[in-house]
Amino acid sequence: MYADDLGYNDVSYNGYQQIPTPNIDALASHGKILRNYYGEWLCTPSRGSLFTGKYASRLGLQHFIIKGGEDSALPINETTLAERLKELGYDTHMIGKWHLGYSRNEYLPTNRGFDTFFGYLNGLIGYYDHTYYANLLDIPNQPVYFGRDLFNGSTLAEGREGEYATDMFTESAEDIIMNHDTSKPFFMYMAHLAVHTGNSFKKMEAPPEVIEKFKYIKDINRRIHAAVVSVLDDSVGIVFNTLYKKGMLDCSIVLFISDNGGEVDPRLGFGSNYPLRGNKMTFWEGAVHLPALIWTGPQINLGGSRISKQLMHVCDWLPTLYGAAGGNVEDLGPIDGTSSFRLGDMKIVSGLLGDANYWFEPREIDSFNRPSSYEWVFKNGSIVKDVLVEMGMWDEENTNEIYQALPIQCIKPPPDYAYNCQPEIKPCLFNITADPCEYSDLADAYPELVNEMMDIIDMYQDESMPPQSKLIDPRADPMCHNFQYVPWLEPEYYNECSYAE
Ligand SMILES: [Ca+2]
Repeated sequence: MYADDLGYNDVSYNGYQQIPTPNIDALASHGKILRNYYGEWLCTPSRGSLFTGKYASRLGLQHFIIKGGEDSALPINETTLAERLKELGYDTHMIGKWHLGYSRNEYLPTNRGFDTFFGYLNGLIGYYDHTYYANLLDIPNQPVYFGRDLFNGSTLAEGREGEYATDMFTESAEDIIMNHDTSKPFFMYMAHLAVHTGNSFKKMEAPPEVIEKFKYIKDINRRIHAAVVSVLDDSVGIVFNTLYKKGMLDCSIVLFISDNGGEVDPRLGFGSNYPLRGNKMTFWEGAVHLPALIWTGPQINLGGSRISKQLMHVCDWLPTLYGAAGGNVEDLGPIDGTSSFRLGDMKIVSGLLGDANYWFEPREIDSFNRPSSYEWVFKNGSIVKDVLVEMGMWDEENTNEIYQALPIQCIKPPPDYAYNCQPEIKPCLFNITADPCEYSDLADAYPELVNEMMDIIDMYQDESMPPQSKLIDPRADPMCHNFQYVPWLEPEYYNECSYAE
């Protein structure tokens, strides 16, 4: 289960319980919490890395997202995780967001290793209307497209308007699981819309009865955001319970991961990465240090539940899952899985990062009386907890201990913390283990280490593929295609369209 833009501080198990996530937390406290898990800074790079085991810079996907109507894609010569698992005999299903290109049929999920696909091709859709209004305000002089983006395979999914996206994807997951032939191994990639913002004219939407539960959050946008998180958490519970009902949990690996950090710029979104620094679309910890957990069924012996402090990056999933599925990791060829741009405890930050260099406190933090234990999170029940109790796996004491251990401990900020690091002028160096909140720049104290790390970055730069980012193709305009986003470079979609040019 791949959440979109879910911030470090948007799940209650990480220590801030403004928004209770009792299903995610029950999985976390009975699995491995990946405490030092890193993704890429944005949707497309993270997903490219997930599917190939390679850094986005080797895929030409490092620069930005694939925009609506942009003829770019995950390079076709790459073998995806889904294709690898298919080779091992898996049934493969995808639900939700693709965002790895769709200008041609060969780029679509069903041609990249998935047996089935129900979801959308661009970076977001409206939570209820499933359209994409592509106004990327930070890119001047680009056309603004608007169209429907919800597909079954490569065909527009008709008649689903008005269904709340998270619930719709959850029902699809239930159907797929219940109809699965359990004599065959099963891979499902469920890439949620939640908690990404919807279209700019209606950023966040959730069922009113769920919003009502969060009346204690005064800021209406943050309150709706809380409801979006809550429905996502419900989905985790329902999918887990469906796997249980189908008898598939005993030997399942269940992952819950975010693709990048929260959108915390109050003009754009309502997530929280606090106390981590920065917004999505930066290289601060708030953008790349993410909620992630792995839960395994009793037949998969990975030891007990724990907080895992080993460093892990999104490109490590391919070798990890391929190996777990019985594949020989040596067959994967040259990938980046297991390497990192952190060197031991030290992280380097260099270059221009936009203006989101601050620590964004969640709104209404002071109006909320934070409970000191986990009981408040579970007071309205948890489907995952109920299943674990039935399986004899629930451990109350362990859950409590994990809540005590998880909150991030920042150091006391030095007086100049807000401006001591200017990475656009010279690199900054942080000891992330001691200073997870990136307050204290150590670059002047360790010049040799800075040089060594910059040399490593230069090496990666030399090995990188030129960014694919292209201008938007006017032939892709949904107005030319019956108000739909389509693989517009296929002959069947060529047409005379007065909007083009
Ligand atoms: Ca994202």
